[in-house]
Amino acid sequence: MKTKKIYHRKAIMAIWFIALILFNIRCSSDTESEIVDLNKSVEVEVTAVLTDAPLVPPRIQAKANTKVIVHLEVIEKTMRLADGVDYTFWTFGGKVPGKFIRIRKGDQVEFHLHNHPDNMLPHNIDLHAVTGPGGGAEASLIAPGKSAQFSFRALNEGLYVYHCATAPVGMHIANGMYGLILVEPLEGYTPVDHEFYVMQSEFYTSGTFGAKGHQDFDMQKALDEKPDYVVMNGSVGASAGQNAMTVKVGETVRLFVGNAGPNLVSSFHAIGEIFDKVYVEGGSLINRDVQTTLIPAGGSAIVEFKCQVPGTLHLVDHSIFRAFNKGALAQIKVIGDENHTVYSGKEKEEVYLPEGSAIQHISSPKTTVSQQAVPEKTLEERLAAGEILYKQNCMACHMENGNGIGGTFPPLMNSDFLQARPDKGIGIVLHGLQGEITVNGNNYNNIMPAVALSDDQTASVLTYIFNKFNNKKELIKGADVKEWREKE
Ligand code: HEC
Ligand SMILES: [Cu+2]
Repeated sequence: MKTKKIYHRKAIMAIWFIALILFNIRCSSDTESEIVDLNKSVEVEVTAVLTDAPLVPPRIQAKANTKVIVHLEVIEKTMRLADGVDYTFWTFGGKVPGKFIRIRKGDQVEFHLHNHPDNMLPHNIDLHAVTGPGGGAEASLIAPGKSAQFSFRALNEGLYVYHCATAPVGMHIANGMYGLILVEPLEGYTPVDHEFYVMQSEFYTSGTFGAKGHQDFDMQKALDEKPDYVVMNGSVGASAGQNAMTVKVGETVRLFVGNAGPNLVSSFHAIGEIFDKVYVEGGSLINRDVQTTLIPAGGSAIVEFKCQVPGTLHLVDHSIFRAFNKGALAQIKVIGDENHTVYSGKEKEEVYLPEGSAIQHISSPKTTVSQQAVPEKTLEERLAAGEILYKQNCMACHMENGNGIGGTFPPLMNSDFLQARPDKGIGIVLHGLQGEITVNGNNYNNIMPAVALSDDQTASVLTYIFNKFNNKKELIKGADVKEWREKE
């Protein structure tokens, strides 16, 4: 009897709960359509002003439902990652992080993405502020020397991350392809004296932290989620020391903070300051009196505070080795008179210099593929193994049906190029491929990364491609791959 009663009570509560949820859903969609009037036609057109970190563009002043035109150019270029350390970044607008974009709820955005002709790779953009497939990624995939255009309506306010979503997605993000887009409430946020743009991200380099010279991207470290660099605004010291942001005592500050990842969650903290207000996760929920706020990879936060005393504030990821040993540190210099009722004591400048990584003497793991002796497989076994390997390692670019993407990723389906190669494609998987090639009468000039597969796996994936994609039937053996590998 007793249990039955409880069961009844639970059932009634559940019904109430469901009713509440339904009611809330109706409420929120009602308010949304009230504010963003999708039927209202666009009357004013403005071109967005874009800025590099730590600067933030001014608010758009035009009336509601403005059409905002955004031009963003993808540029691949070698720049400083730390003193004496260079890296070939892939950027939205020539710097890392990418340009800050500022629009308002209800605005109609006409987005133009340009892929500079000197670039080597195709790129696209996924804006988290977009309601639509891939956040614009599908509509914006373009080869070097091309432009793409798409439009979207800013339905939700908040601070959003944007990033490249071209395969391999993690690699494009790891190389610097991200930034922030602010969708401001139409009436704006409360006025402050300063607004700044700060974005955290990781770099996975062939050498350890501080190793001199040009550094390559290290896929294995990225997979292991073990970055050598965790930085604020794209490089070690980008917004610290000489490049620190400056404000005066008594002024209010709003920070638009993003975390590009690609892997780590940031415990964002300002040493020597308390956040009066935090727009949690960059949305509409406001928390107050916060010491450290969590920013997920691919997420953001808006924080506000008043600078009451002079000194240097250190903006850090409080996973603290990242701040002092890997570069995750930016600074705000607060200039003005002491206020001894708030804080008494002398500030020592530059206490928190990056310490370097002398302790990390353990050499980085080499990404050689282990070659275990595997018995040769039958055709059926190779096709089964090859299908899985293809989906994991090749499909993102060459597509499930092997047709590729016009102008960017060549087809493996009935490929005259592949069938004419004496190595049966083995060299392509082992070393990658770049430079101009012609496949079935169409030219391609892009880069395919080497794919780290064992001899046995390489044999299976190529056997799959030869047999399933209408090429001449071949059974490629692990021994064939080994022979090519050792010959080269
Ligand atoms: C990141 C995208 C990407 C991935 C992943 C990728 N490829 Fe490619 N692949 C390319 C590009 C780009 C080219 C053309 C390179 C050029 O222009 O020189 C290419 C060319 C080729 C070619 C020669 C051209 C043709 O169409 O016959 C073969 C064969 C090939 N890839 C096989 C593979 C196999 C097998 C895998 C998986 C093990 C794979 N690719 C994974 C991007 C990729
Ligand atoms: Cu890209």
